[in-house]
Amino acid sequence: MYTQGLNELAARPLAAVQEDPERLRRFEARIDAEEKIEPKDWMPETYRQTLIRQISQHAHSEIVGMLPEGNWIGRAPSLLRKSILIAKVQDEGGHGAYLYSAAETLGISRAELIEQLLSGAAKYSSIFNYPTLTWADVGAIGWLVDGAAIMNQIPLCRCSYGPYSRAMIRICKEESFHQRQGYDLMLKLARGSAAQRAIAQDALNRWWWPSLMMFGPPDTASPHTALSVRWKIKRFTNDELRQKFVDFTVPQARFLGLEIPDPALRWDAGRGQHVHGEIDWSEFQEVVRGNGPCNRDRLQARRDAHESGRWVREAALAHAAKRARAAAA
Ligand code: FAQ
Repeated sequence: MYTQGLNELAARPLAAVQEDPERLRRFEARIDAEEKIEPKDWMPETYRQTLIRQISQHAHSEIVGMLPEGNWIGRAPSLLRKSILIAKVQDEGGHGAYLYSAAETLGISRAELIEQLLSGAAKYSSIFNYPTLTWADVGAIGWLVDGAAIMNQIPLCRCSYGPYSRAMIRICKEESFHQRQGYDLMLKLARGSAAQRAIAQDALNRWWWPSLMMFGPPDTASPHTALSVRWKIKRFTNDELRQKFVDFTVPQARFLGLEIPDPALRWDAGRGQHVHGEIDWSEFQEVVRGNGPCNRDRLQARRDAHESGRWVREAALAHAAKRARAAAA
């Protein structure tokens, strides 16, 4: 999806893409009327490419997102925590699978999408390029990363593209369990020993700013937001969702007795919102460019998994061919 070709197409102004004006007018009238666009309906090429780009980035994020937490399955401190974590990581694999299916309805194959991920051409969320150093990171990911994911994804349940919006409804139900288990884990640590409180605070310190970056660049630097909002792919801008997340999460941190690592954070009574400090966008850009702490490891882990699963794919194909031959005989 993030091949240069697709990026260039998605970035072209609407007027530059030659579309039949009457079809475009009818398409936009359907969007305005809150109708869902379905795979066989006419759609502008830019709409199709924007969706392939966003849905496949989302799918790749779920699949790569299994890695940081998967790292802790063998070291979870109790049977209960281990079962919860296994269920969560499996859910993420399922989310990736629904999302690849939703992207396939737009005329691209899963094999192509996976090739784009493995070759490094595709993007996935910046957040999954940070390491999970302690058990508290599993709690911080559930609380903050799944919390940010839900904030971004609930509006996607109302996305104008039918298959994406329907996939998001189920995904959001599962994300909500993910967020709750993370907050519960943080609460146990925050109310535990001094050492447990210390790892909880340390995890919040390391995951806070990358979680804010998950929402994407500021609106002034977001090339895709205007058209995606106009076509109701996105219902809110990046900054609007980031603000909602901050307002939602600050009281939760207070309840935990943990401190958000932002000395500039304050409540603005006039605006009825929290004001947060400057985000280090140079760090975001470095991570997106492939220079985050774990980018190389993450891609290598996916390539290794793909290679070691090769025999399974080949065996499944051989079995299907054998059955087809038997049925035809
Ligand atoms: N990381 O113009 P915009 C999860 C790129 S799932 C990397 O604002 P757009 C579940 C963007 O692609 C997390 N790249 O773009 C879970 C674009 O690149 P391009 C993923 C980023 O699409 C939890 C360029 O910057 N969620 O967490 C990021 O309108 C726990 C310009 O940006 C989704 O994918 C980033 N953070 O808005 C799993 C949700 N942000 O094409 C395991 C669906 C932006 O110009 C454990 N996606 N970029 O080269 C969306 O809502 C949107 O695509 C945004 C970006 C909001 C992410």
